[in-house]
Amino acid sequence: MFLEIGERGALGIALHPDWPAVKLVYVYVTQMRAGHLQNQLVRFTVRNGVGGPLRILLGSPASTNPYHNGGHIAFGPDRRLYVMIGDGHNAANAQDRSNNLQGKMLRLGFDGAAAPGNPYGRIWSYGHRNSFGFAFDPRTGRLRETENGPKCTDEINLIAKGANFGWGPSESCALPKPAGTNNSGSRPRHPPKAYFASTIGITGAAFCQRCGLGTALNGDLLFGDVNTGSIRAVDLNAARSGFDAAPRIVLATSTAVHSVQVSPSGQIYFSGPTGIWRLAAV
Ligand SMILES: [Ca+2]
Ligand SMILES: [Ca+2]
Repeated sequence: MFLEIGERGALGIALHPDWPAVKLVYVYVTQMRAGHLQNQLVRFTVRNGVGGPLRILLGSPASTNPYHNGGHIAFGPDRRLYVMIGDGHNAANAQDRSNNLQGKMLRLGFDGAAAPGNPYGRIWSYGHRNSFGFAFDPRTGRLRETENGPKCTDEINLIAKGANFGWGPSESCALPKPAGTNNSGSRPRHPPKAYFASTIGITGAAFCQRCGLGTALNGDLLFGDVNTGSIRAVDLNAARSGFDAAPRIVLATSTAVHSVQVSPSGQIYFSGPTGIWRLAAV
């Protein structure tokens, strides 16, 4: 008999922004500590090509329900570490700003403590359900996040400091979209900048900035999904505040797409259950 373990494991990885001068690796993991399952941010130092002991920088309860652990992490242009923790399949978590990191985007210093300027301790934004991807626009520094809806309304959000992204106990797919799953907590609630009324299982996101795929994709936001295995792109408007057109499929893969990332040279990679691929012009 096997335990259904769902969305768990080592879900995110980021190198210190001064890598390789500073050989620190950050990883988001789900593991047991003192008999309790936690989502943790851990860090280790690489010496002579070998990783040292893991240091736990933060731990947040992981629900026994094995879903919505978030897990993507990335350093922003402000050199802060952004961490997404899902709501643990309990919508109320996303609106609880007391000392509850579930359903939140965190913004942290190199040691995992709250970064200066945060609105609520380690929390940067809240009202999130679950997310597998976010990326910083290389032209503006703004943070775009993909977020999974329940049985409706997968979202693309523009993350802002202290903002409420509306997920919480009041959600209903029976109400008009996208307001029906963005109707919890204090106002203003930030609706998605784009959404899919029927879920695609939206996942990783990356910006194409001279990514070698032609001028039509240059500057676009690319993202994946697990339900159809597509890579989609969406045009940003001239102000880079929203989108000029609906997302379009640029590649139909034969795998679920879990993560989309950009390499240091700008090329786009994506991962699925069995491999890692690079997007190339044909
Ligand atoms: Ca939302
Ligand atoms: Ca374009």
